[in-house]
Amino acid sequence: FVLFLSDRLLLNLLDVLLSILQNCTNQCSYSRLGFGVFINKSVNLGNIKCYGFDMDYTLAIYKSPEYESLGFEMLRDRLVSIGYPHELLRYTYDSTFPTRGLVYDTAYGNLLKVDSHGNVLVCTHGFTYLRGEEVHQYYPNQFIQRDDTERFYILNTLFNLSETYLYACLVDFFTDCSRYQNYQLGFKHGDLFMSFKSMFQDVRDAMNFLHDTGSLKERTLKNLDKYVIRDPRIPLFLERIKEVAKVFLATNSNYNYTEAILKYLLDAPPDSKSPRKSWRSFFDLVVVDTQKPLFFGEGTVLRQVDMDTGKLRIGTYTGHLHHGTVYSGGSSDIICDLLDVKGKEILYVGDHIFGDILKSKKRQGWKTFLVVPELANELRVWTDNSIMFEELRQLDIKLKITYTMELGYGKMGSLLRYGSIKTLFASQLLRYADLYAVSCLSLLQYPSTHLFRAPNVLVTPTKCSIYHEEQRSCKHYLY
Ligand SMILES: *[C@@H]1O[C@H](CO)[C@@H](O)[C@H](O)[C@H]1NC(C)=O
Ligand SMILES: *[C@@H]1O[C@H](CO)[C@@H](O)[C@H](O)[C@H]1NC(C)=O
Ligand SMILES: *[C@@H]1O[C@H](CO)[C@@H](O)[C@H](O)[C@H]1NC(C)=O
Ligand SMILES: CC(=O)N[C@H]1CO[C@H](CO)[C@@H](O)[C@@H]1O
Ligand SMILES: [Mg+2]
Repeated sequence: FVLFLSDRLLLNLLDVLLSILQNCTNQCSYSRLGFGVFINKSVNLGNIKCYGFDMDYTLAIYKSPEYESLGFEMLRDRLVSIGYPHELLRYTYDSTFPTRGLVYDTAYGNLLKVDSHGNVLVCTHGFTYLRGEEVHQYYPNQFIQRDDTERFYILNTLFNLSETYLYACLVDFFTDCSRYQNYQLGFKHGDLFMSFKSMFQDVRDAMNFLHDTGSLKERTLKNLDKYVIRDPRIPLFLERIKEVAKVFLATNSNYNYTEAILKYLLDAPPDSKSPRKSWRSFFDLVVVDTQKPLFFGEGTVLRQVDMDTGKLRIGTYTGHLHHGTVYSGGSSDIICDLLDVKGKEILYVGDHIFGDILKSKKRQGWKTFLVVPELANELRVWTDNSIMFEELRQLDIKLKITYTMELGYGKMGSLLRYGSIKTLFASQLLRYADLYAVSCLSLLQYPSTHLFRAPNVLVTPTKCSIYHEEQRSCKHYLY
């Protein structure tokens, strides 16, 4: 009863504090919070001669949770079509559950949130949160050997979210289903044993199936308005950059998909008065089928795309750069040659730490800008609660606040932190990205010669650092 009362009290206090907060931040619109660029290593835009962009989740922002739901449903239906129980169809995607950067343990079927050393911060089995002792039984010292990449898979990309949720659904379903007996490594039904490992393999195969048949892309293209955000600032942004630097696109998607998405994002809508401008004219170079991260290493054969048929011309392309031509494959070295720029003159903007950022940084010395859409929510939750944290410190109910705060991020908590501990994702972000922001459009608010000077720490922010950031970015804001 006492607990119940103090929870109520806490909620009331929270409401009051939130409205104070909202009144305080009126000057600098609340929703703009998080639209500044965060800096880990200094980058002088004045020295950047070339901007490179990834497409999916970087220029093309998929609507959430619609897009993840689509992916989830197609995966789920595929599993049922290969023989998984029909009851699975009752699961629908819950965007509040998965957080990016979770680790799936293929041996025990658990989803783990870990820090950069492999210490387990949160552990779920299906939708059940395991407590201290239960976690110890699975993981002595609450620690995993992250190097064991055969067993532990990091679900690091936004494309992995629907899959992450599906693992939880599968474990939840089989654990509760009376036809199956629970064992440590899986489930038994008659003389059939379904290990967590084999379920993982089935989901991976289903994912590859959706990918290879192009069915997810096909469904996306059929209903672009539902799945992709058409932000009118994107053509403006690319145009502005092209005035001061070269611009290229390097995407793992194929030509047909790339063309459809970029037409939707960049071609002037049919009813607008602005002159028609082809999406290709926004770029000095467009490369599809890049197979990143391979692209940043040895790469593949560079071919020209026949833009009438979408087919590839045979043979390796060896000529000079043709404007308006689309290429397929190739490598980052070839791009530098074709565009005549050096690695350190390139700022590459992408959303995938391993596919886009790590290799481009390590092997090519490109400057890197990581797009982290979740930052908008992360900052909102942090700011809301850090004020509350200060105000309520005297009342000595700190623990509960931390708990409320974690829930604000979603059921698996923050992408970047757990209390004051950095997650694995956060430590990778700091290691590999020079700059990071909610969206590539965050760059719009800075002049093209801006010097981003480190440091400006987000991951263990103090109240002050966020407010400085807020005030600073307001000065630069052009909109
Ligand atoms: C916030 O501002 C609104 C009107 O602008 C006012 O009605 C409300 O009382 C204010 N809240 C607090 C807590 O100051
Ligand atoms: C996560 O998604 C990426 C593509 O974005 C894919 O290459 C990778 O295999 C996925 N990882 C897992 C463990 O599912
Ligand atoms: C691209 O689309 C064209 C027609 O729209 C089709 O003929 C071609 O086979 C497609 N190419 C690929 C690689 O899907
Ligand atoms: C300001 C800031 O976040 N600096 C970090 C940049 O990345 C290194 C690791 O490569 C961290 O040690 C710094 O703290
Ligand atoms: Mg991407």
